[in-house]
Formats: sequence, C-alpha cells, structure tokens
Amino acid sequence: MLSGLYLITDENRDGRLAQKVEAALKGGAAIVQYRAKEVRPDDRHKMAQKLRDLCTEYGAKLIINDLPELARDINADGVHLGQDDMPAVQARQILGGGKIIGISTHSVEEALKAEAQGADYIAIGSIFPTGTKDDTTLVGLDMLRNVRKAVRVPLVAIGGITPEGAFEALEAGADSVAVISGVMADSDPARAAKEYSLLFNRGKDNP
Ligand code: 3NM
Repeated sequence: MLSGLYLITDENRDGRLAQKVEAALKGGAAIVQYRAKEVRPDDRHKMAQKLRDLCTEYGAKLIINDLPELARDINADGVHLGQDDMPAVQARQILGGGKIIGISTHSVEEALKAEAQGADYIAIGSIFPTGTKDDTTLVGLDMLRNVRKAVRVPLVAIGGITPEGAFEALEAGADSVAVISGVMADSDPARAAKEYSLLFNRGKDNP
C-alpha cells in the first residue's frame, strides 16, 4: 500500500538537494522520487546512488522519474512515467519483477488506461495551481474524486499541494500526496515534511 508523503526532488539549483532530501526523510517522507530533467547523466547517476543510500537508511522508497535503466542500475524501488514516456510494459521489462511503476495522469481516461497497463499507482494532477511545472493542466479535487471512483490502484495527488491542500486531497480519496516546492523550497524541509507526514498518522494515538 502506498501511503505517506511522496517527496519529489527539485532541480538542485542551490546544490543542496541531498541535504534537503535527508531533512525531509527525517521529517517522515515515505517515498522519494528523483526527478532530474536538466542534469548530466554521470551527475545524475551519482545523485541517484546517493539518494538510494539515504532512502535505505531512513526506510523510504526511491522512485526514479522517466529512466527505467537508471532505476535498474541503482536498484531503485521503481520508476515514474509521464504520458509521453515509454509504455509501462516496456519499463517493466527493463526493471524486472517486483518493482513499482507509477504513471502521471490528468483525466479519468488516462487513469483507466494507466491502470489497464498495470500501473502500481497513478498520479493525478495538477490538483491545485502550481508554479513548478508549466505544461500541466489544472484538474482540481473533483477530478481526483472522479478518478477515485473509476480506478482501484493507489492514487497520488500532485500539483500545488500545501499541507491544507494535502488534507483536502486525502479527504477526496488520495492515498498519498506528491510535493516539490512545499518541502524543497521551504527554509526548513524537515519541519515542512513533518507537517505533511503527520496527516497520515491522524488518529494513530486515538484508537
Ligand atoms: N507533475 P509542486 S504537477 C511534477 O500535474 C509535477 O502531473 C504535475 O510541484 C502533474 O508540488 C507537478 O511544487 C509539479 O506544485 C509539482
């Protein structure tokens, strides 16, 4: 079952990516996606390896964006694919069995297709306006509710998710929330990650 804060890395313009990810892991991030669109392959490999070690240390899962070969080479837990990336079946051949494949979707149709292709989880976005990704569509919480009714696989809400928005997304049927700026752009990523992570422990101490 996919649950907890799903942290996605930023483009490391401040050179503090690994420190910020470690802080977020201390704050309770359960899943980390390494998303590096602008990085040279050898630097990307080194950072992916570093994040692999950190995620192992903190008991979190590591997902690699777009690149099944890199995911395989560093023994990541899985890969995340966009609508324009290779089909899930091809990614699974590269990754081998027992790995997680997530797919980005922006409509009920795309979600149904991703589920039929064997996605282990589906990301749905953008739930709220985001300044982080230009080429996404604002779909809103209603779309999340519609996708929740249409598919059975775990759902990750993405796009402009603040802690308040995370609460609403979980109420609307998301299993997890994916966040870039809400954690990576915060001056205290550990505190920010904890704020999101606490939402997943609601009621834990009050059976
Ligand atoms: N994918 P932030 S929105 C990477 O809608 C990404 O599929 C999206 O960043 C989608 O948490 C998005 O800073 C950006 O809004 C998420």
